Amino acid sequence: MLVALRTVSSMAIQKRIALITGASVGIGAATARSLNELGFSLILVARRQEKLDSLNKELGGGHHVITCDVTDHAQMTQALNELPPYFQNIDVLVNNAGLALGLEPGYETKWEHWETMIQTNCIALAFLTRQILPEMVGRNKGHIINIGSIAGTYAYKGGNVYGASKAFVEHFTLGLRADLIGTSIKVTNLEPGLIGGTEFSDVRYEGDQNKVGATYENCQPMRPEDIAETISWLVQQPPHLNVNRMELMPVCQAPGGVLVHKN
Ligand code: NDP
Ligand code: 8X3
Repeated sequence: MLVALRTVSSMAIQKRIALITGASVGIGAATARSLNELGFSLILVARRQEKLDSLNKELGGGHHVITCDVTDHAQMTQALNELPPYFQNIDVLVNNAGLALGLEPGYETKWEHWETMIQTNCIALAFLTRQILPEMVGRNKGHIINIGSIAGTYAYKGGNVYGASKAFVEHFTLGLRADLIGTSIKVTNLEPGLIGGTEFSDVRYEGDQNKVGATYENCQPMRPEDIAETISWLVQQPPHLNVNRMELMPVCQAPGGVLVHKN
């Protein structure tokens, strides 16, 4: 009896594993905090190591940090190949790393901005999913949560490639669900609107604080915690239920029609 107890206490108890991209700040970091509360062991992915390390420390340590640019396939593949055994069976993949760059009309935007958005929001997300999905299928277990956007559904001026990249994420999500019919694997596209308290607008406006401030002034946007709590709810749903798409907006925002130009 004593021997059996000793053996159990010396084995690491396997918790559920969640990999979160873009975990250094914003929605990703908030999601890490929420899933940590739920008892997940986390794989935290982003480029800024000091932020990931300090988050890991804040969460009590023991999570796995991957400092990596998600658009670098070689780096990502190596990091996945080098996952410690405890972290190899990923139960929840939160494809969150993403960005908008600029709000110029499509005839003025920088081509490099378009390329970076497509590389990050579409190609990196598809690549990572392709790397992780076979293992989920092998175990017939897993949940992929993609962070899309209302910009993937509602076109707005200056949204051009950002919106198109999020439309890709939405359609990719629904296509995967179709591929996975007959399995127990869940796939969800989470489509938030305006969220404050992240670096999203600092990145979009390249640090122009007037534009960042104007985005959130005189309204109450959602908080990253609102999205994290939604993800927390999603991963606690019973096995028979899949949320295909979920659109979230703050009360101060609403979808609003099409444009008419009059002379
Ligand atoms: P933040 O800018 O605060 O966070 C973005 C995260 O993505 C950071 O952790 C950043 O980490 C990471 N990231 C970006 N590019 C790369 C890369 N090439 N390699 C690795 N990590 C990368 O933005 P949000 O938290 O607001 O946005 C998260 C997601 O939510 C995005 O997909 C965004 O499109 C979406 N979204 C945001 C909304 C909003 O209003 N904020 C609304 C709807 C959707 P690091 O820089 O350390 O690499
Ligand atoms: C971010 C929301 O409205 O700025 O995806 O495109 S919005």
